[in-house]
Amino acid sequence: MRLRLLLLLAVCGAAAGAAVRTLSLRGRWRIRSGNGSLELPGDVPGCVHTALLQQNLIQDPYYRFNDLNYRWISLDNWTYSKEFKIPFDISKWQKVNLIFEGVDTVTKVLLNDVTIGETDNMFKRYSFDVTSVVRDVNSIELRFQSPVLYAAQQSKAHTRYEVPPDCPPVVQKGECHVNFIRKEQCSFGWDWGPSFPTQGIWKDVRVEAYNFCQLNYFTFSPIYDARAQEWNLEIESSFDVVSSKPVYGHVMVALPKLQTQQTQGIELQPGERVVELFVKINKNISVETWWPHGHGNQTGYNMTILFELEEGLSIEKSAKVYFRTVELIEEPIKGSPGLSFYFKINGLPIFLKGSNWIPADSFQDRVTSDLLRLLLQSAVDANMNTLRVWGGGVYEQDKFYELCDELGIMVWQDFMFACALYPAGQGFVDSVREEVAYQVRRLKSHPSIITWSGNNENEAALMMNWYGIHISDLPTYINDYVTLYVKNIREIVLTADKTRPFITSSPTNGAESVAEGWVSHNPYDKHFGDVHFYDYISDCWNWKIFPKARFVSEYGYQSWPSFSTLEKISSEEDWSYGSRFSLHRQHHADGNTEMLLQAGLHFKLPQSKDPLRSFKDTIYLTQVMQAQCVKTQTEFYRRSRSQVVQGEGHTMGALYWQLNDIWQAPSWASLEYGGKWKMLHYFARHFFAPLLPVGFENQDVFFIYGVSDLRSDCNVTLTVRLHTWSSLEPLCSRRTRRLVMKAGKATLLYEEPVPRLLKTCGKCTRQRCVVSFHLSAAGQLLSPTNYHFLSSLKEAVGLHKAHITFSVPATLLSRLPSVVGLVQWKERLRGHHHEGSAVVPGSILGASLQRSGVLSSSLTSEETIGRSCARSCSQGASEPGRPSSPSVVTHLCLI
Ligand code: BMA
Repeated sequence: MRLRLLLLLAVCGAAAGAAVRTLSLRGRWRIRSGNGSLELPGDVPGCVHTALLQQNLIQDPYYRFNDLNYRWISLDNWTYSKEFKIPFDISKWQKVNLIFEGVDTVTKVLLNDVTIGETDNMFKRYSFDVTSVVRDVNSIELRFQSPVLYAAQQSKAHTRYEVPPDCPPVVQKGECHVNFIRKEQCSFGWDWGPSFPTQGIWKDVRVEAYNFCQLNYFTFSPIYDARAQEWNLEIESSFDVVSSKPVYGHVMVALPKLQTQQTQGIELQPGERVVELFVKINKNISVETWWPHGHGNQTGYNMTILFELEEGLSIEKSAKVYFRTVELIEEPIKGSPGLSFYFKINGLPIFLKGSNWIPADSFQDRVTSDLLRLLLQSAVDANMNTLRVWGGGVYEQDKFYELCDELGIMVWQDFMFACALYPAGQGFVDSVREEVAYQVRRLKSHPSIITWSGNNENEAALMMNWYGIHISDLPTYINDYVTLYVKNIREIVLTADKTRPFITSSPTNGAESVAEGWVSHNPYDKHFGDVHFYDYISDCWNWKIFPKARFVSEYGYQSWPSFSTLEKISSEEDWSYGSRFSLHRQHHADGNTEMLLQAGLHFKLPQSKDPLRSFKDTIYLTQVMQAQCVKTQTEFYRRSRSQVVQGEGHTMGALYWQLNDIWQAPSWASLEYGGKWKMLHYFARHFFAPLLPVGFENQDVFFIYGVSDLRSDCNVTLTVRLHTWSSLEPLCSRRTRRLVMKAGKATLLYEEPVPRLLKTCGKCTRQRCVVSFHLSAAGQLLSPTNYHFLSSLKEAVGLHKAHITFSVPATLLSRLPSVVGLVQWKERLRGHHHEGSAVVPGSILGASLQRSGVLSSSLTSEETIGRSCARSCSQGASEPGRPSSPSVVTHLCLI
């Protein structure tokens, strides 16, 4: 040992400035099945399923019924192994760690046949000290245990009482006891996803050798001091000091663009040390804040941090720092019982509009940066500003949050617990504590994350008694709930991060849940917190069925993905709505019937005798139904933002379920697996537009509200038109005088009894006519053209077959991915019209009425909207001490 230390000191002196060497263990490993009958190469990061697929040992796991055929993969106990040589003289390094950024999930880890540790939590980072075991040439082995068998064992070992649910509903074709393993909860099956409980090393792995001392991590939080009106930066750096004596030096932090530089002496005692720095941002330079998409720029500032320590050791890191504040406002509302529930960013109340994010693939190693960019850009292209990373998936990879920062997408971040009760024994809680501490540390520097949320629907599961718990056992489960989410997760989060709110669950009653002992007797109370709302049976065209709640963080309807997506993973015999395949892919009980029942309320169901035609038409119709249902509901929430009716309203968030798909199957998603836009996504682009006229009827009176997400009032003219179904020429058109649309409000713009509206327009009846309306200023469109159906479309009279043609300049196709979507839309419409139905949804109606069958002309009109909006909406005063972006208005008005 002494010799080793002497050697080390010599090295330290010699290797001035470079006290760490790393060896990545990414790449090829060997994978062996439990009984050794299968041996194959496999990539790290990766998993057994993708390795088997790469070696052609299995077919595409998503093909037809392969999710069931390949159950054996997750029931086996696999081993990953690798031999590796250290390319530097390992004996000269004082400390050697083996670091796993993520292991999925239950393993025993051996290095050179010595057990160096165990893993049982997919969401933790593992660092094993291998100083005494590592050699020049090494063999490493990870002996996995089947996650399914492990979960069953853990559940069995929990003998005092059951922790339900045991198994998912049969229709989900999943595995049991997922709540007993810290692994992606939906990997055991969900109501939109298959069961593929993967095994593998799903993130980076490396050997890290160092002398003297090593920087483990650094993280930072920008904090606004409202009293002094200045920004500060709290920086936390963690060191492992292996030197036997204290290490001295200094640290320099610089943010050149903010003319901020600070140097400070540091002293590191031996052992694991955390250094906290407090940097004051130069007050003379105005800091541009980070804004959500649609509200301003996403300005960030480069920061470098340089540690210069004794022995010539210097460590330099850089990062992008974004400045923004977030507050969750829960306060009394005039004329309403309960409390508000909304977010202020940089002091500005913002309506959160968007959707819920689930894992983009069952096999995380297939989720590339390009795929993430495609999906997240689609969210922004649909005018969303928020995604909720749902608690049944994974804490997403760094790239996801970097993209959200860049694109201005606010993230509601759940902790990974969903739709279940969870054990709260010491072992489980300890593991969760480490998971949470690590994830908060990894993610907290991202401005995009605006709130932490303890779990998905577990307060509701408990208090609405989803699992038939005996009333006398309730205190036990409540106690476990509070132990896990409040006494542990919440406590860790609030200690580590004071820059954003924490709520214990979604849905929750927020402050009211806290007041009721962290669990409310009805977490779906419309007067508090957020709600989730699903009703597939009632008529979705009737807005009265929707909850006028403070914030709606989940709601939605299912639809089928397009035929071109399904075709890739099915065969001809599967192509009918009643096929075994169609039933198999549907994981929500009665989902296929519900979709038809809902569609049948307003549309003629497909009539074709040709089975394939009929299948395609049905798929299409489910998408029309879904789009129209979510549109009606979302517009209801948006127009409720500044209303309180009978004590209900002040709705400040609408996040529909769900943005993306994990595989090709019917689901609530608006983006298909792979990223293709469903009809709903095109609708979302309109119903989330920053300026939107919303039409609806109440007792035979037609109303139009103007919803504005802008920061300044806007002068608009509203045009209301009546069209017969048989012509694209409006029958009547009327234009209001100049109206003021209040910034950040929903304002009543128009009110007229339907009989009078029809009467003033000659030949109109409810069945013959449809209403369209839009906002404009100085002859330029400021909003999407919206529409209101006066009768069910199955009763509409005068529909014609449309023959719409379009041309797309090739240059545009490559330049604008969102425009490609527009083309697909029109193809759909054309296909549909060939069949003789005539659903003419808003975006198409608007486009048709402008006779803009040609893509380039509709593009030009979007550009002009931006310009004219900039003219007609005056720039609002920015808040004191919080400069706004100069380009905000133009940016906002682009739809
Ligand atoms: C909510 C979600 C998911 C589910 C969805 C649709 O409850 O939290 O668990 O997939 O509804 O049923």
